[in-house]
Amino acid sequence: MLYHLLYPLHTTFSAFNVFRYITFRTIYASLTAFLICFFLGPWVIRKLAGLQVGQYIRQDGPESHRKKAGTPTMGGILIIAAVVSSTLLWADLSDYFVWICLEVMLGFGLIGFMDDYLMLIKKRNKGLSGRQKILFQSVLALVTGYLVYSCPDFNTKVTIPFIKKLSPDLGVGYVFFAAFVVVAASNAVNLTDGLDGLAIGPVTIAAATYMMFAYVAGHVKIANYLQIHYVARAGELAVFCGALAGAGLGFLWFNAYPAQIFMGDVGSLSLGAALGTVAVITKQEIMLALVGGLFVIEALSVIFQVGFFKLTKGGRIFKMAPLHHHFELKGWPEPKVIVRFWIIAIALAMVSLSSLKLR
Ligand code: 57M
Repeated sequence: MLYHLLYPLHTTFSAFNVFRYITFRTIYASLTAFLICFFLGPWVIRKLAGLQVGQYIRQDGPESHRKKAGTPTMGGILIIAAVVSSTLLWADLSDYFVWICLEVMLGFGLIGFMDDYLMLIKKRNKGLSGRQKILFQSVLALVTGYLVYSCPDFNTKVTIPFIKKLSPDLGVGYVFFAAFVVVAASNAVNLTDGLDGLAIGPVTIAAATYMMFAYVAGHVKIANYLQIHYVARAGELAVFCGALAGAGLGFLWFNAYPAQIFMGDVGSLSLGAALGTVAVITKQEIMLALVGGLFVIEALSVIFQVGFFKLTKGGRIFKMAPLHHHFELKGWPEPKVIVRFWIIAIALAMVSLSSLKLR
């Protein structure tokens, strides 16, 4: 909005020229989203506590989680509000990619909200059924895939990380591929969100990484120099990713161990889906499995555990899945698991960024 209001005045006030730059708007989008979370956080926590929006804790979980009962949840509402308002304030709103990302954030946020809300009124740790959740997610993700596919000049080639010459063209199949990436990312972040700050830390790291991917993909000279797919107008997603990263940091302030608030499904589903959408638009789709490698590891731990459990009628590979519970049950203190998982996420982000040069 500020871009549309203030940039045209640069002929009179030359200082307003700065609104033209994606870099400038990205930095301020991050700061705005951070400050919204930081200042509204205490109020939101009080409100949610007042409304008795508290977490129900599963009885079959690690003992250490019992004391978390009643922690206000659905903090994702604050994250979404911060990301959406900051993006509306700083992004170039004539960019259709920005609107697609906002649609995903709000749409998946709504699915998560329904899940959290049902959990609250049923007063137990189960909201929507697994099938309902996956159905709603798939429909929304297919719509999103189609919207991206229909954008002018959007190419349907897939980038294979670290391999320059191979870039298969999926044609209309890209819609399904994009939907898969979005749904997988949404669920993987959701599975990871089981310890204080465990999901929001790596989400912030991934958002910051994609902020750079978006900037380079949308810059014709840099994209050509690095020999990556140039995606006209994708640069504006750096502003959106900046807002995601800023809101993530602001939320982490309150979600850090011992958490004063959880994000709920409204947060985890929307953040994962938003990352998936950015990955698709910036043509770093498969790279998300590396940038968000931690989410992949967590999701795989569940797939293997459940598969092995069914196959052997009760056998287990891990003490408990997702993987963070395994380490907790091995006796690692919660903060140690969290910080070590963050370290892995940072290392994976660095390897991912190196792909811009190593191809
Ligand atoms: C949601 N939700 C947390 C909070 C958060 C198929 C199966 C593996 C699914 C999986 C599952 O349901 N995962 C998705 C995970 C819950 O957190 C709420 O949910 C939101 C995210 N969706 O924002 O509102 C609990 O996580 C803890 N938490 C924190 N700090 C945070 O910042 O400590 C969350 C955020 C909270 C709190 O305790 O209550 C969750 O874990 O429920 N299911 C599981 O993860 C379960 N695993 C399992 O059943 N494993 C079996 C299977 C695979 C064979 C096994 O290994 O034997 C575990 N979940 C829990 N306890 N709570 C089992 C033990």
